Amino acid sequence: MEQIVSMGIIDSYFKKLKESLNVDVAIVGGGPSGLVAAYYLAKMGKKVSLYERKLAPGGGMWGGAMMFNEIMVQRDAIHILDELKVDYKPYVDNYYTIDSVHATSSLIYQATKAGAKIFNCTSVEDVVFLNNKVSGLVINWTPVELQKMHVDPLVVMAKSVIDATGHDCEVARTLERKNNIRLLTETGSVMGERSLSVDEAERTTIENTKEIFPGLYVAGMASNGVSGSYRMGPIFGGMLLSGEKVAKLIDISLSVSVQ
Ligand code: 48F
Repeated sequence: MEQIVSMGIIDSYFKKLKESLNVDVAIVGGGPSGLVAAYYLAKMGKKVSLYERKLAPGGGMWGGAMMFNEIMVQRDAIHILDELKVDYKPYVDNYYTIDSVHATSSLIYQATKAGAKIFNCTSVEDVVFLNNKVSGLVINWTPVELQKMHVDPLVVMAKSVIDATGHDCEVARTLERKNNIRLLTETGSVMGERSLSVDEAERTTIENTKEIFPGLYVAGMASNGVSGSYRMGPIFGGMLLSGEKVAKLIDISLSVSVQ
């Protein structure tokens, strides 16, 4: 019996890992934008893997605001909550509040239920750069990263990569730092996030959700970080809409490349 438990876990884990060595879309970061993108892309039939550095995916959504575990979402994004079967309560006018633990767990559940594979405790340390295109990810265990152990990573190939790493926009920064390239931003570089301005930040999060280099898309707070726009605090409509938008953009781009 003892051996069956271990064999079962090892067999199914390695099956999942092997099946994810070449995917349609690899997502870096399991915050709200990454999870929503994973859900929609998996639902469209794409092979999706998502890498999350921490033990629990969910990013900055669990903690609400200052650990008051409620978040706010505006009406424009309510169709996404309906699609993902997340409960919400009307607050005023076009604004709704949601229990952040319920919201976060629902996003994780629906993304995995739709078929996306989530690899937690896994850090993305670099990208695969082939023919001037981002073509995959370089991954390692988070404990290896934390302990600064000198252990080489593994490689996952992907037709498209999403940087959904939040405020730090880690993938875009690494790509830029290492490859002497220009990103699709005003300066050609990662411009860095500005201070808080809710409406402006929510609007630009969606506008800035785009392909910033061949093969590399940005979603969520990383979009504003890359393009030099504002943060917004604990309102999450922009994150959800950004996840939905990046999924649509990638779907269109993958369909064009198949033709
Ligand atoms: O920060 P995060 O929640 O990203 P998001 O989807 O949402 C932002 C909001 O939570 C909030 C906000 C909106 O109101 O301003 O901050 O843009 O989640 C990003 C996730 O990416 C993981 C990180 O642990 C977090 O869970 N992550 C970051 N870098 C890496 C990574 C990496 N190199 N490898 C793997 N995971």
